[in-house]
Amino acid sequence: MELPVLNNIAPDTSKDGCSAGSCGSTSDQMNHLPEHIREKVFNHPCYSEEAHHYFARMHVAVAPACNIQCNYCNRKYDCANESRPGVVSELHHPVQAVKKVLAVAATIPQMTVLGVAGPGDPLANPQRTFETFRMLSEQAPDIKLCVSTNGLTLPEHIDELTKYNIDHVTITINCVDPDVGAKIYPWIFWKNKRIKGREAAAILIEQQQKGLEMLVARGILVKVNSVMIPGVNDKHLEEVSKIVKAKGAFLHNVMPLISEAEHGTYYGLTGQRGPTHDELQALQDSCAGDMNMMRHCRQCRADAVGLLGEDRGSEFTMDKIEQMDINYPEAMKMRAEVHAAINEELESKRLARESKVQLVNIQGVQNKEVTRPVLMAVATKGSGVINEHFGHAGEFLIYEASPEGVRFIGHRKTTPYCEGGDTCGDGESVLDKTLKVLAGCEVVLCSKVGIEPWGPLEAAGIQPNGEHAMEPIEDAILAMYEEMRTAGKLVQKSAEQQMAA
Ligand code: CLF
Ligand code: SF4
Repeated sequence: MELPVLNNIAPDTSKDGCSAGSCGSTSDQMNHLPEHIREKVFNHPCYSEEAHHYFARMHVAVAPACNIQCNYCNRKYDCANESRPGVVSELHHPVQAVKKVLAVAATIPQMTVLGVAGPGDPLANPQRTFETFRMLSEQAPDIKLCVSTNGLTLPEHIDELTKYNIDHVTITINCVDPDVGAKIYPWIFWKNKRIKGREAAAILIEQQQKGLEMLVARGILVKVNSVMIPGVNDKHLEEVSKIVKAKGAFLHNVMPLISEAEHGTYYGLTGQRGPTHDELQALQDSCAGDMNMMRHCRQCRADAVGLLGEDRGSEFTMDKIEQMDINYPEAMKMRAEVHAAINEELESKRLARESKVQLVNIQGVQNKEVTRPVLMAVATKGSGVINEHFGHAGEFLIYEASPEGVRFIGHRKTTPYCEGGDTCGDGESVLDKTLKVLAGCEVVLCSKVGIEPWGPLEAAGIQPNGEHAMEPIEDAILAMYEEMRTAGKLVQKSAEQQMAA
């Protein structure tokens, strides 16, 4: 099949007055960004929290080999039930990968970013990775190209990366101290030799830092991923955050270690635990300062397709793609229309959100109240609205509402209550597990909640609410917060009042 060339369908912001700056990036966090940076992030689902509700990414698994070993990785192929980095069902050659990207672009118009993230290290497979990028930069110029690497060979590939308009590079940096690194990386393969222990970690760290500096000097946005490993690097990651920020990294993504024994990783087999939700949030908060923190990462598979949090990869296997009959010109027209509609929606939501925050603040001030923050869980399938049934939710997004507005905290995975059967296989009921997942939340907003879970949710101190179905998430949260405030549930006693009590 002759592969089509996609039109450049970057939104025409000149006509509708909707610039990337005003309608794209997580407005609260990114308003301070210069225009050329906002243009790069406003429709990138990983670099903008707001964008991740609307825009999708896909990965193509063209990079099988890796040049280091991490203690949290065991690259297996064909494990479609797992959802974690380094795992894929189907490995592709660059030509197949491009065919797949074009088919996905035509079928999922919200897909704006193509990433190469494994299942090994993209830069340990430079021919396959760069051939894929080269073809895509010619055939699909509207798709943003993104790469994620361990950084070992990054410095030697910077020139090649800049050739294909790659604006986004992720480096996984778990430490800046070789003693810490020696506990994470048993070996690296460097200049045709296997190097172990502290020496290996020292080389890797040096290459990562050099690569970061070189990318920043070229104006490429760098996201740093760090895996939080309790007892190994958790106390150290604040320092990592400070250093990468000082060197110009754009975003820091602290992710929890995944270490189930059945994954067969070193950490999994030796009982190394991952962090709790609270530990992760505390570290993310302490790293934050004025650094942009990513809190919506879903630790995607190396062949993930769709919105973050969903995986439509099984719809796009090579045999299915061969059977597809796609009218590419029509599909590309539709992509342009969908993107324009999303941009318009984002702009109107941003304006509405600003006025609502002001309203809550004004009401709070008029009533001379100091209200406390509240955690709320949200069930959504995307598009930034409350549109998922409580029983169908495989994850909940967690937000904090406070007099300052609405802050995204993270996501928590669960087994969908309606699909889970009576127990999770360990004797605990699916509902009990979900109640644990929602610990700390006072409200759960869904499109619908059945009668059965209603009572247990209330008994656990979590108010179920289906009254804001199809409303924008932040509007619904602010409305709930206001309702709680007027009901007198949010009054925060002053220090003097607490003393007197
Ligand atoms: Fe992929 Fe990574 Fe690019 Fe995103 S994922 S290469 S920056 S397009 Fe995103 Fe997935 Fe987290 Fe990665 S949610 S694992 S951060
Ligand atoms: Fe696995 Fe990635 Fe580490 Fe390589 S760099 S061992 S693929 S996690």
